[in-house]
Amino acid sequence: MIVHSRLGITLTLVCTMNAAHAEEKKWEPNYDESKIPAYTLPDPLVMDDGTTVEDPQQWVKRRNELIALFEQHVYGKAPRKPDDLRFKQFDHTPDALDGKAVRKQIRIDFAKGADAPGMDLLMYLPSKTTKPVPTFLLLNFQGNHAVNPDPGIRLSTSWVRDGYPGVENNHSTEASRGAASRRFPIDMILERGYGLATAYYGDIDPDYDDGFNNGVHAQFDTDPRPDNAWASIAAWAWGLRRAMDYLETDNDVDPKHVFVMGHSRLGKTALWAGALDERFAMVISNNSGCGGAALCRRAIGETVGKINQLFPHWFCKNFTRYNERENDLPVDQHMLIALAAPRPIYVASAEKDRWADPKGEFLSCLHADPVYRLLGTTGMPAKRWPALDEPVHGRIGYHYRTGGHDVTDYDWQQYIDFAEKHFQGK
Ligand code: GTR
Repeated sequence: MIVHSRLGITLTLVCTMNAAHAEEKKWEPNYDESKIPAYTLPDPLVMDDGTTVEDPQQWVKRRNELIALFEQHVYGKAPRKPDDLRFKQFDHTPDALDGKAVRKQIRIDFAKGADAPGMDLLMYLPSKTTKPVPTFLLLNFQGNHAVNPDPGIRLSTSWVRDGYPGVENNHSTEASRGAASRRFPIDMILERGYGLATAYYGDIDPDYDDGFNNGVHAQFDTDPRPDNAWASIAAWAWGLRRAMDYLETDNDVDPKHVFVMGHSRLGKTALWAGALDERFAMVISNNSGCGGAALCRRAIGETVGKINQLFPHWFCKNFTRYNERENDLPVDQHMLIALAAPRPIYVASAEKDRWADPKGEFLSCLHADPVYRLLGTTGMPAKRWPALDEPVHGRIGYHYRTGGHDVTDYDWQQYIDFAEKHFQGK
């Protein structure tokens, strides 16, 4: 008996190890274009009932249909703007950054009560301008105080991922001030006449799989959560919209020229926020990859199955139905790009960021082009994937930059040039 049961245990272990090995093999990312499964993209200009969208009026209906599909199958449905949204400015410094900037910090409370979730919005506006300024709005990964060494920025007390400089036991210390400043070229942004508004994404919803028990989920979720309930990306996008609610009330900001931007998971977030909310005049996706600008159906680099396994809290539960079944998705990410139409949208890829499928990010732009054209604008002027460091600036902008998964000055220069091209003098 004992021998038998021992043998049983041994066999089980061997089987488990084999299974683990097979699992590992299965998740080896594919980077070979010739191994892309055959796929047909759903047509953004064909309604669910088969009608072809032929004019801008019909597009409005199709747009609503697509938003509902993305809510149902990908990101989940977020609650509406809360009635108890409150803004409290706790800092207004007219001579920040050696006199170059006006700094403001605003607490945005999402609900009533001392424990209610909320976020700090940090703003730098050029001190020289006399009129409301166009402003880039983006979430950040490490807390507002990491955006610049400026000691006047309130140090975040929210949960933060360990591993970032100056973070101890999931909390920011003074040593984390300015740790992310390389990705926020504030001087360049101000000199070119733009403002910057940013909030820490973890204020809205901490980025770990917590069973949706904290952040805005704890405040607004129903119990039980439906399979199309919002998850973290939808929550962060909702937070960007609440920042926009504030910016609309700020007389120093031009509310018709607020550009929503994000990198990586926050690029996915910016795309979804821009899709939902037409108050954002321009949308920018920096290296957003799977669940962002990259086509799911190519299944190159990060796949739907892999992202749902690695980050089970990012997308709604329904999205897991498409693990290894991308072809069954009723949408693909070119439709997310098209949801920004006719507003300018910019998608940036990087050479070494193969995990994000740079070519798939371009193809989403290309396949969003018919919607832009229908709405009377140029779409994506390039018909082929552009060469490295050769940006294309149509109504849809795109570049494929040398280097890795990152936000660089080069990226920012393109975004500012692109904004100028579309909005200068308007
Ligand atoms: C990766 C993830 C990507 C991307 C990235 C990031 O680990 O697989 O989808 O979002 O994180 O946000 O930095």
